[in-house]
Amino acid sequence: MRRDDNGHTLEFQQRIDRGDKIEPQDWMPESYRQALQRQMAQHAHSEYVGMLPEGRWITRAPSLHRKCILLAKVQDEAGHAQYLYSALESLGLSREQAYGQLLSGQAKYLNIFNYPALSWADVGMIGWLTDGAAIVNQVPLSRSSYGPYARAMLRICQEESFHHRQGFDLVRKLVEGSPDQREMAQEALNRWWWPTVMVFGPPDEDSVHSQRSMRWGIKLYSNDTLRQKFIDQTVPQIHHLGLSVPDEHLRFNQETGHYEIGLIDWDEFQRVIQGNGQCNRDRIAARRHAWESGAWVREAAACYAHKQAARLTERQGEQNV
Ligand code: BYC
Repeated sequence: MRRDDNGHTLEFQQRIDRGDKIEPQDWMPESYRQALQRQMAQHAHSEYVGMLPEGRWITRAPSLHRKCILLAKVQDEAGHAQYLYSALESLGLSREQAYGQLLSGQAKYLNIFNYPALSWADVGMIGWLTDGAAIVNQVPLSRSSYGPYARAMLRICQEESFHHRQGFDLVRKLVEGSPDQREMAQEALNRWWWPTVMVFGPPDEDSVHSQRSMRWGIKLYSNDTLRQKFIDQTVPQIHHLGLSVPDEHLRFNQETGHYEIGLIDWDEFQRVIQGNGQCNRDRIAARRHAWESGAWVREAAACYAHKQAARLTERQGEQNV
């Protein structure tokens, strides 16, 4: 195989540039596999840890209707994590290895899930803002170069759209309610706005992985491009609800047709992603507890699978006699 100066095969890059999908059985450069593994693992862990802030509201949802919606949403997120962990297995990373990386702090998950969900309005903010941000980020990922990742994204994005709508609907109900409910919505927006703007990752000039990931079609747009898209589509929704964006520098630039925002506190972002946010320790402790207390389920499932396989071999042996 011919190699270019960077040590990447030209043929592989040409396949990516043509828009071919790379499948698990295809040859791929080791660095492509590792870059994919890192992003997909971070993505899977985000879905898995992301169940926790909303999950604690299931028992406190204000009506049976809202409880059913929230239960379904949290269950969907567990499903998204499962699709992604399965896709990761196709790259040679087992679930044990993936969970091990999460629990040891080697692998990251989205900053946003290290903030607490303090009021019922926060459940709406997670759906409307966080899932809204996820849609902006993930719709392009359904065209990513790795087949299993792209296909997982198609399904995930359909479900995220439902999550986004229910979040918006929840917040709308609150702003149409009593003054206290409207205030609760504004207070929650004040806390969730900036962490959500940070979800898209560091500014382009500080993004370590973007250039290479974009060259390989692992991600399609830069962090700042997607952040701007999210801001441009969400600010009008906030105004439509009669809420205000907690940013005194926000302005609409008539010339560019884009909103401009104030300075993002990147020190806070770094603190949170380095493990020192409000809830990092609780989140990892909860996932460790789930992993350890689920050991008997994994053992039982493995034992059942082993017995089934033995029975199948026995039956095939009888048929061959
Ligand atoms: N939080 O070079 P960069 C959901 C890290 S879940 C934490 O720009 P990249 C939902 C980054 O890992 C949906 N860390 O990175 C679930 C890197 O550190 P390492 C989750 C972040 O990868 C439940 C360093 O900063 N979606 O929707 O090019 C309820 C440098 O960054 C973050 C995805 O995960 C962050 N926000 O770009 C509700 C989407 N940002 O690894 C909703 C898939 C950056 O070198 N992921 N870092 O130690 C991506 O698209 C990209 O990975 C990112 C970052 C845009 C997030």
